[in-house]
Amino acid sequence: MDVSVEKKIQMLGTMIVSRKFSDALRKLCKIKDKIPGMMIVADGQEAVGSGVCAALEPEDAIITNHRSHNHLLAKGADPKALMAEIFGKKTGCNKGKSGTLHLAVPEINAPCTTTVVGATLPIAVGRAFAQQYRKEPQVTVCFFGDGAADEGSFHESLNLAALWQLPLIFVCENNLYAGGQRYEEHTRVTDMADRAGGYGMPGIIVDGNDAPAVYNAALEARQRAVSGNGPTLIECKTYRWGGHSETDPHEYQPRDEIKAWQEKCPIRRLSEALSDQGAVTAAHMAQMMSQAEEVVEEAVRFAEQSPYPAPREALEDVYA
Ligand SMILES: Cc1ncc(C[n+]2csc(CCOP(=O)(O)OP(=O)(O)O)c2C)c(N)n1
Repeated sequence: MDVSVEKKIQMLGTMIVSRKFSDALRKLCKIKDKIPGMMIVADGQEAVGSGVCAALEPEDAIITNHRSHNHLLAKGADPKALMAEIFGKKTGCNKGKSGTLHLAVPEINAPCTTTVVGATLPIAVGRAFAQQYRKEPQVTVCFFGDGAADEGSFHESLNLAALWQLPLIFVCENNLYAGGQRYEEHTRVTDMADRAGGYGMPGIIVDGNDAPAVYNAALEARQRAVSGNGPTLIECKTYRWGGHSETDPHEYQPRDEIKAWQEKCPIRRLSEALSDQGAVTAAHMAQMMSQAEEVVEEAVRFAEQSPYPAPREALEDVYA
């Protein structure tokens, strides 16, 4: 399906903000004691979150993993509250208790992220079951990596989701690596999408660096889910430009492989397509870039100026 210029510009906008957000974090995390915890970003993978989330309604839920920033920003998270949370500050979306790896943004229907590899799948099954049980006309999207697709939870979750025809979209973000392991070192299946047939659901392969293609696949899967026809597995073929985390020297990734994938940058690709279409000019692009930079600079300023939570707040908002 032809994607409208407005949708493409929306996706380009969220991809640019995601990239600038990551640019800032990659620098900031190298400053001693600036940001607590491990820094995990997803440069080069922006079309997955932006393409999928552009196909969603605000009430649709997303369950995401340790590589969550792009997904959350594309779903509409406030960059200031997200950045403050990553800094561990009181003004963060979880009052400084989650940090970068356990972000939750309930107001955009992103109730949790989990760093337990493979754990997003059963949680998403539960969320989609609740939507079906309550007869809500919404879907849940579950983001996970290719490594997670080799966990037992993947198989159980796909089986139940298909059996119960849940309103669920499984998005496997296949970035060719799981930690330091290359794809071929952890599975013999060429395409993860092939596994869908084993559970009785459609499996779609999409170019994960092509935001409009990802959008179209997600839109179709959403339509299937809200029509009561059950889940879809979408495998987005993409690539992790950096190491697993910012402290990983990632020598196991051939430098020419990284370069070749950088040539397929999803942001450049969509902006060139829009420019060829006559929909954006160089001036328009420059404006989008500088606006995104301002948004991120403001978020960093907000995070830096915010206080840390007081120690006595540690026991607030906990169940037991
Ligand atoms: C159950 C479990 N095993 C191992 C880890 C350590 N770990 C964190 S991320 C990761 C790699 C996950 O790879 P993938 O699912 O492909 O996602 P990607 O990092 O490529 O986005 C591993 C092994 C973990 N967090 N949880």
